[in-house]
Amino acid sequence: MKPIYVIGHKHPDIDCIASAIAYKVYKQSTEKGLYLAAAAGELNPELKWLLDFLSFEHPQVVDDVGTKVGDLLDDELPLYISTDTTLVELGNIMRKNELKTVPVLDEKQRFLGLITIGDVAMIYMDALGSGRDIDRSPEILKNLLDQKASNIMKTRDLILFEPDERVDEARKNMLASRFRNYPVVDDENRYLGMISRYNLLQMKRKQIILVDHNEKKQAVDGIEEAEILEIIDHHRVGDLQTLYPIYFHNEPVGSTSTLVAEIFLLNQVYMSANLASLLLSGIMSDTMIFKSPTTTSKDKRIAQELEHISGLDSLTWGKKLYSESNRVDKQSDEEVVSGDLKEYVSGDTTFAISQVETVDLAAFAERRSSLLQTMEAMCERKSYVLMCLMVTNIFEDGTEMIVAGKKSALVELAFKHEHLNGGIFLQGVLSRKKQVVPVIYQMLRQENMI
Ligand SMILES: [Mn+2]
Repeated sequence: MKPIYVIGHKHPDIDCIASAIAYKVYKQSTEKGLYLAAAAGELNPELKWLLDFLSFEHPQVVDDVGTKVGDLLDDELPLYISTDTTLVELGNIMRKNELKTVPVLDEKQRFLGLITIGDVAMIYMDALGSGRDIDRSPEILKNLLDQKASNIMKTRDLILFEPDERVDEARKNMLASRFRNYPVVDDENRYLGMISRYNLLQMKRKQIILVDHNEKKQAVDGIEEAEILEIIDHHRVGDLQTLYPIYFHNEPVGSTSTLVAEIFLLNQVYMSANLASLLLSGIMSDTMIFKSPTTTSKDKRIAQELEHISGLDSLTWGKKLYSESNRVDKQSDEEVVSGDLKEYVSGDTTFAISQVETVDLAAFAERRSSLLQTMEAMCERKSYVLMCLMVTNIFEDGTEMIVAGKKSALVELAFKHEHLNGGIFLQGVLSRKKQVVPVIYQMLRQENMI
């Protein structure tokens, strides 16, 4: 059975991983199908610590959900024959199952060759010649029917595919050749099935449920080829399109974990103490221990429910999470800047905003110029018109903003603060989503850049 991936954004944070794991548990206990919690990128050390601490398996890292050859295969292994299958047996198998191509495998299911109905027809025609030997044909036929597959099969000039090849690449190869079916083998040459042009038309896409994001730029690669089944989010509505109507739950609350926990509670689905702890972690980190202006009464109410189930105190637990995550002093500039980075695209314009939380702004002041250099290089490399690093101190209730890129001056202008070595301190600004992203969009619109 093909899994349905429950997946968060790139540069995974606690909220998106907690939501993915919890929503997977919810779907698995309420609906049919195989669900898999996935991460759209490597887990940061803080997340690894949290998952280990609460004894959760790390979600599988899936960095591309584009359609692969393997997605086109049927779940069941199709029919095959062995080298000593005779032509008469083969004929029966082909007729009974309406097959036009049959693979020949060894006893370890490794692929050896192919026999097509065309090959078989040709063998008969060759044997019968021009019809002059018509008197001898029963004899010829008898010899023929006892022939073994190993003598007939085609082993050369075949086109084989591997399951992780991209479908668009496979399509090119198929169009350049004239076969009806193409065997798929793994890297040990084990036969996995057959694909045809017909499969390309069907296009079995990967099925995914997005949590904690809905913008293409933040989503896992290959998203445009996947089939989105549901979205649960608490961000602005972005640019993803779907072919069919989907369940799209978007609500302006402090965290996606709040929404996922609410779904459990409303539907009275069992939640373990550890799962409650994980969801509470999502809420406490995204709402910055309820200090972020994105915090709503619903976040607090759901957190209370999770306290009962987990036995944790949300404030104490939130502070513990923060002390675990404040390890930026051990990270390189590159790691600090890309740890929690989000990209935004509108038309041809792309910008990025990164956020770190710290209790020690002074330590950051020392690193400002080297961080700025790293960011400028990143703007260059990734064609960002601008890039912000929000260094947020929830205990001082504000954010030191470091801005790089061609349009950095505009950000400083937008926030009407003094330019200080590439940095500005924004009192009361804690939320990227609510207090920074809209300001930058507004500014780019005024500049006619989007
Ligand atoms: Mn979130």
